[in-house]
Formats: sequence, C-alpha cells, structure tokens
Amino acid sequence: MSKTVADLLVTRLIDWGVDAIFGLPGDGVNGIFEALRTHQDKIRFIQVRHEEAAAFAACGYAKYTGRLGVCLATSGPGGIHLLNGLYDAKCDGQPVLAITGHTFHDLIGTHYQQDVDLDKLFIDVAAYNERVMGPAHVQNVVDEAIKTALARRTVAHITIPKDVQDWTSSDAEPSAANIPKHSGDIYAPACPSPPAELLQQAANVINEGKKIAILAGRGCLDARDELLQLAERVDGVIIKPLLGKAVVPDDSPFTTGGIGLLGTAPSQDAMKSCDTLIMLGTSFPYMEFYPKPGDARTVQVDIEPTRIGLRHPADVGLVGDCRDVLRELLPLLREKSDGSFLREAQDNMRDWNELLKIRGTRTDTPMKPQVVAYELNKLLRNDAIISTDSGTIATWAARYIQIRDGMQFSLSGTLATMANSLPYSIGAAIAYPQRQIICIVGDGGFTMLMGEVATLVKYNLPVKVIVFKNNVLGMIKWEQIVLEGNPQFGVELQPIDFAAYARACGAAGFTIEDPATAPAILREALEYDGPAVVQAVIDPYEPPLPGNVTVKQAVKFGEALLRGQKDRWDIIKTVAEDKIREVI
Ligand SMILES: Cc1ncc(C[n+]2csc(CCOP(=O)(O)OP(=O)(O)O)c2C)c(N)n1
Ligand SMILES: [Mg+2]
Repeated sequence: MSKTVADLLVTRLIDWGVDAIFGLPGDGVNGIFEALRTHQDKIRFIQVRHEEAAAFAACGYAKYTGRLGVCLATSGPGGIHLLNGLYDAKCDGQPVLAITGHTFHDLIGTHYQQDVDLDKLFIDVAAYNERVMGPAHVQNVVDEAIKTALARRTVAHITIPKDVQDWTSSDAEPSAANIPKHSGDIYAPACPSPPAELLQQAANVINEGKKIAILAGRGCLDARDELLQLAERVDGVIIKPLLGKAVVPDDSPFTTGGIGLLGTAPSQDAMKSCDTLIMLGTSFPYMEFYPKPGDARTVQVDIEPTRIGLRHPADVGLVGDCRDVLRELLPLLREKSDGSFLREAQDNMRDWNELLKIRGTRTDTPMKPQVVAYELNKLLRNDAIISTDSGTIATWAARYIQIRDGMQFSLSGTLATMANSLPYSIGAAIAYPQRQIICIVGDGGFTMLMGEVATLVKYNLPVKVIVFKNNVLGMIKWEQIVLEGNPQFGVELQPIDFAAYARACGAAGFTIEDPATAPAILREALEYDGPAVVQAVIDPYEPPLPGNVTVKQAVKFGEALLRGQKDRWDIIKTVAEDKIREVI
C-alpha cells in the first residue's frame, strides 16, 4: 500500500531522529494519529491533557536535551491552545516543531467547522510556517521546518488539511520541477568565529579591567570549564541570570548566584561596582540591574549578532558560541593578581548564605516558603532536573536550589509564563527516565494545568511536584503592594486540597504544614517510586523581597499599607520579624 501524507510526515520525523511527540488527538489530525499508531515502535506519542502542556513539554524537552522538541494538535482549538507554550519556546530560543491539522483542503476559507487559519495565526510565533499541499510536498517542508527551528533556535509550524493527511502519491503527482528526494535530512550548524583583531580588542578591554563581573547566561550552559578558567584568570565574579543558573555550580567560589529581583544582594553589588562587564550568552532583560551605561567597559559574546548591544552598550562584540569564543579568548588574557573585587564578593556571599540559612531554618508556623526550598535542596540528587514557574516560587527556587554537578534548571525565562514547570518536567522525564525530575510550582500555576498529573500517572513518570500553597497569586500580590503601592486586589485563590487531588489521579499525595516534619515528608515523597505531589502549606505573608530593597520599594510598600491593604498588620509583623531575627 502506498504511503499517506501522514506516513511520509512521521517517517521523515523519524529520519530526523525525533523519538517523542507531545500532543492531544482530534478529528483534524486523525490521519497523523493513524501514522503514529503504525510507527509506534520508532516514535513515541505522549498524550497530554491540554495542548498548551504539549508545547511546554516540547520546549522543556528541547531545553534539557538540546534537541528538537515536537508537539501536535488538532485543527482550530487544539492549535490555538499550543500558542502560549510555543511563545515560551520562541522567547527562550528553543527549537520546537509544532504540527497541526486544518479543515478539509477544499473548505478552507468557507467558515466550515474548525476552519481556523492556523498558518495565519502562527505567523508571528513561527519562523517557518507552511501548509502541506500533498504527498510530494511533505519531505521538502518537514526538512526546511526542522532546519529552521534548529538553526534559528525557534519555532517552526506545519499544518496539514485533514483530508490531505490521507492522500497518497496516486492522489497528487509531484510537479515536474520537484525532483524526488532532492531535500536532505541534514543540519549543519553555523559556527561563527570572531576575527583576531576583535578578539584582541576584547582581550585588551578585559586586561585593562580591575573589577570584572561576568554575566553568564544560558549560552554558557555547555561552557562550564572555559567559564571557570576565565573567572580564575581574571579574578572575575560570575553572576548568573536565571536561565543560566546551571552554568557553574553554586558552591563555586567564583559565583554570587542570581541577579535581578530574585537574585542575590552580592550579585547586585558586583554588577553596580564592576569596572568591566563580560556578557556571555545572555540577554538578561532587566536593565536596571546592569551597570549604568558608561560606568563599565563591556565585552559581549553571543551567537546571535542582533543581541550584541541590545541591553547594554558593548565596547566589543564577539559573535559565536560562548565555549568556542572563550577558548580563543583565554590565551590572550593576562592573569590578574589583585583579587580584592572577587574577595569582597566572596565575603558578601558568606553573609548572604548565612541570611538564607537563617530564613531557611525557621521553625515557626505557618511554615516559611524558604524552609521548604531549603530542605528540598538538601535532598536533591546530583542529576536532578528542576523546573519552576513564574511566581514567588521562582525566587525561592532561584535562591535556595544550589546547582551541583550534573543538575539542570529552567523556567520560562523571557515569556515568564506560569504553568510551564509541570509540562517541562514531563518533557524531562520522557527524555531522561532515570534522572530525578523536580517541579517547583505555585498553587496558581499548578491549577492552570493540573490535569497533567494524570499524564504523569498514565506514563508512570516519577516526577515530584512540590506545590507551594499560599492560596494566593503571591507574586502579583507583592507587586501590587511593593511595586505599585496599591492594596492587593483579585489575587486570592480558592483553596484546593492538592494532596487529595493527586491521590484521585493515582499519584501519591503528601502535605507539609509543620517545618519540623518537612525533611521527613519531602524525603518520603522524593523516594516514592512514582509520581508524587507535595503540597507545602506556607505563610502567605512572607514577601519575596529583592536582595537589596530600594528606598522607592520601601516607600511604595508603606503607601499600600496606608491605603488599606488588608492583613496589613500580619504583613508588617512578618516583615518586622524577619528583620529582627536577622539582626539578633
Ligand atoms: C499565564 C500567566 N498568567 C499570569 C501571569 C502573571 N503572574 C505572574 S506570577 C503570578 C502569580 C503566581 O501565583 P502562584 O502560582 O500561586 O505562585 P506564588 O506567586 O503564589 O508563589 C501571576 C498571576 C503570568 N506570568 N503568566
Ligand atoms: Mg500562590
């Protein structure tokens, strides 16, 4: 029997090494599902409960493996549901291929059922975006879509009308111009190398610097050795935007950890006082955390030329992969001998870690969120893959999860969406069945896609989901109060018993309320042989204060309290207690 368009699609994906597709069926993709059924020995279909989760899972898969992530959704509503996850992939530069169905080829544009023009809808999110016209078109389009996703580290989209999926070569002949098999399943990555003069210029800037801060983002995730050599050579302080949290272990003497509102005070201090900034594979967005333009000479390395000088003026820009460029740059750099800038950062870091420990070992109830993160960190394996969501949880995860050895860490860095971490963990667990997979999520983010606990159970993915339950959209509550100076509004959440919910899905469910029992319960959950949800009931009044609170933030905070913030006395008490405990 001759192959259908759907068969050709699936076999070409297999040729490209795709072994997992995340998605949800629908009548717009039944042809593709039949091809997936008949090729299931070579390619795995992972059924999720919401197409948004399929796109997030594909993005997480791409982030943690460095390979193409693939998701699949039906025409109309299914495709629409993919969008948020696809934007997440686009914003964080991940190669993801989205495949959707379309209505019958001869009813497109006639207001027929599910006639949503997904190829128009996806114009903005997808760098490559095509409709398959027949069997002879499949290979050409799939090859180009995959190459574009990989080369530009972004989203590609293919849509196929539902009847076309069943066409075979007898239904539509190739045109004479389309020479069969002309398109190859080969991807050749670009490896730009900066010219020698620019490398020397960059080296001169660095050699002349005395206080060197290194902002090392996700572009350095495979350049750990080179990065540490650089820091050692120039007595530099490595500051890690959150997507680059795993670039070096947190116990490295060269790093002050994260930056930004959820970063550390020592990082903020180092950024403010450096005379030279080396930006490596990062476009960390919050410009107020960079040195003021003109205050520090800057060398920037990025694989993408348009990112050079995007957030901060660069004196020298080097285009290329961070690892390769660092290898060329290192021999040109002179060893520094002073070391006082680094030593000061190390002293600050000791104080910061002491502060984290004080906050992480509080014994009072309601339990402090820091306690959960602090105890969880101690139980993580060296191969853990940790995903988190936007929310105050990102702050606790950023500060308390200490990267070691082979750990990986991610969140929705640039889109900063909620609900990504559970599906990211699905992608991670499919890619690495033997590793420890941890999802750190808020109660708001978890409820958005909590149907995916059923996916964990269905595929027996031993993901451990730690839900920080404060019954509020905490991050926004604090933004309303601290950044806007407004009393909170529209942020309270109807409480849900997530442990009972987990058990209803067939997963294990645990609850922690008392800090004294946190270590034992977390250990039991992490050792559980299967998926588990831990709801950690935490103090909703604990603010995720920035490493260094600014006067403006303190004033806004006061304004909100004066303007009728409910529970203001609880908040004042909590913040005051935190401060008092830190000084006595
Ligand atoms: C899809 C989406 N909707 C809304 C937001 C705005 N937002 C950012 S954090 C947040 C609150 C998160 O609440 P929760 O998951 O409970 O975590 P918490 O802040 O309480 O730790 C919201 C609503 C967002 N980033 N993404
Ligand atoms: Mg919450």
